Amino acid sequence: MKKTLKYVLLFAGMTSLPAMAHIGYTGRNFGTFDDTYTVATRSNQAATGNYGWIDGTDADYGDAHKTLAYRFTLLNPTDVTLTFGSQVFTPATAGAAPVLDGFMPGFSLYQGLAHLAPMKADLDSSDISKANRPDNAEGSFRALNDWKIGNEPDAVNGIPADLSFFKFIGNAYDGTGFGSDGVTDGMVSHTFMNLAAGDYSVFVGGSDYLAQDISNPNLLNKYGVTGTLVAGVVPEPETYAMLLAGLGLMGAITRCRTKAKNV
Ligand SMILES: [Ca+2]
Ligand SMILES: [Ca+2]
Ligand SMILES: [Ca+2]
Repeated sequence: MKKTLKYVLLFAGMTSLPAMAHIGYTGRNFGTFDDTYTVATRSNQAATGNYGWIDGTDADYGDAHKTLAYRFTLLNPTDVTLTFGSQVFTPATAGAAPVLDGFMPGFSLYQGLAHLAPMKADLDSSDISKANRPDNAEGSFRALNDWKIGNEPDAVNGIPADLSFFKFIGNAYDGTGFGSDGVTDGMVSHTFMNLAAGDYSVFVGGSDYLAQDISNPNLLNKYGVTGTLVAGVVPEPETYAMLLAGLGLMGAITRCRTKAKNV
């Protein structure tokens, strides 16, 4: 009897392992952009729980693994619009756990990247991560501040543990709370003007603070997420003025020609 219980507990522990996954960008790299107008979409992603982003706004930080990490690289300074939304999709594998819709997205943009292969990936439970945040924090993720998280030592290759740094740029979130986009419609979007060239990470998670209630039946369920990046510089006012002046001139020429024809 006792042995059975032990196995049940072991199995329960094992099934919760995916929540301990390391930070990675697989399927979520928007790509590399200059200031040419470009649209990139990354769909069919799934976030665990509906509160990962907003849990990083409070005093005890948040679990980085309840968020999804996206990345992009800019070759030139340019404007970037990021949009994240709830997505309905069917898991590819038959019999796989259902992916729910109803995600309330929140996201933050940072300069910096997590460790990439062949380096060991970052995770909340590494010693270096724990040493660089307050005791009893829920994790390393901070939604409104700079933050850092690190990997484990690579004993095989003799590489010590190392931190990744994320410099906060800005955020947006779906909902009606303070600082939200004001409309709970499963969608949030924000434009960042004139971002410098370099590498960026976007951490996306749910913005339903009450969803972290331990009695929530969907506490650890997955929610479908789709993300879109639009890169490209919006024309400067002078460019508009020149464009309008040009159009006005064209109009005048056309009118003159029409007049001339009619005479
Ligand atoms: Ca919490
Ligand atoms: Ca928290
Ligand atoms: Ca919204």
